[in-house]
Amino acid sequence: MDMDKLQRDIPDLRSKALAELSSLEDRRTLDAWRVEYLGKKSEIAQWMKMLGNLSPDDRRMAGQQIHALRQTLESAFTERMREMDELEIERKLREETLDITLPGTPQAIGHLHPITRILMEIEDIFVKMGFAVVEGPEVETDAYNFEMLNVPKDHPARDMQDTFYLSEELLLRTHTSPMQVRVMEQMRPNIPVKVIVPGRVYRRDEDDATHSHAFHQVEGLVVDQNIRMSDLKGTLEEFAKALFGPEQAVRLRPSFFPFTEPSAEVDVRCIHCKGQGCRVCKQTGWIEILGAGMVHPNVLAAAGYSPDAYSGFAFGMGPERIAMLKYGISDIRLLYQNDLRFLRQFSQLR
Ligand code: 2U9
Repeated sequence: MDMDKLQRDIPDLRSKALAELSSLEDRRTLDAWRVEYLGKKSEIAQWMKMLGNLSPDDRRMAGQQIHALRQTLESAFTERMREMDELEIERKLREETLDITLPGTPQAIGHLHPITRILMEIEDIFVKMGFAVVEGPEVETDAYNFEMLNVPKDHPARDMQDTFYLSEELLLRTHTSPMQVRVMEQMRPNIPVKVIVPGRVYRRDEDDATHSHAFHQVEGLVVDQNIRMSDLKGTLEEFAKALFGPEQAVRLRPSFFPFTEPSAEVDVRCIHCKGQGCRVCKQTGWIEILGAGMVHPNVLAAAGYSPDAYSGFAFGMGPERIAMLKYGISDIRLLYQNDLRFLRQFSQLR
């Protein structure tokens, strides 16, 4: 082996091998490179085999140089492998990335019907005043719907509350009052009775902008000892303030209902013009929202309460009318037609 030639060959081989190595891009060519420069038949291996032919001094020097070269190539190879592993991981990450920031498929979330919301709002107000909320059957008996509420068979009020009959005795209730009679009977002898009854009621009416054959009511009843008209007025005043704002005022006008005596129609200051007079209140400054009165002695007696020992007040209102006033709805039928163009207007209201 020629030492002079070896002195030139070692650096030549180093530069050639390292230059090649840095241009390699995949594992297969990298492996081929390792076989060529570090394998059993590589130039380095040949040189190692021939070291024995050299003089001891030359052998030591050449041995160190070849060994150093092999170490350089080996660590360059390891480093290139590591780089390639990293590139491979980066490529995989890039290719297999899931973009979890994409928005999901939106689910249509519905919202409450304006009537449901008014009902809930009314219920909340009375619950805060200590009323219980009770619901009752829509199919009632003539006795509970009329007779016990002081409306006998020949009473003219039956004309105004004509309804749908299922038989001589069974009918669709015309108001929620029959349930209050049932509550009084169930509660007796416990007092006070203090309930509101929300629910659907029926009348044999032609449907138009302000009438519907099926609509809703919320009726209230308080029975105790010493209940007076002032209790009725105070309760309804609190209700009006809670529903329409703290400056609200109520006014009672004399009226007639068979089941209350005395009876009153209850007005609030026009929520549209605040009492100035406008189209909504027909220039009166007041809007009727409730009927009310002191429970008729005959009704107390029919439910088993002596009118001499007990008294009570009752009231009734139509949530449709309240929703129409509050939201400016001009035709009651819009509330029953399930037209989403109408209903969607109530999705954002609080
Ligand atoms: C019992 C005794 C008395 C309930 C009452 C009214 C007056 C009233 C109407 C308002 C508009 C019905 O929804 S509406 O069409 N209601 O004017 N309701 S007093 O009186 C009762 C209830 C139960 C045991």
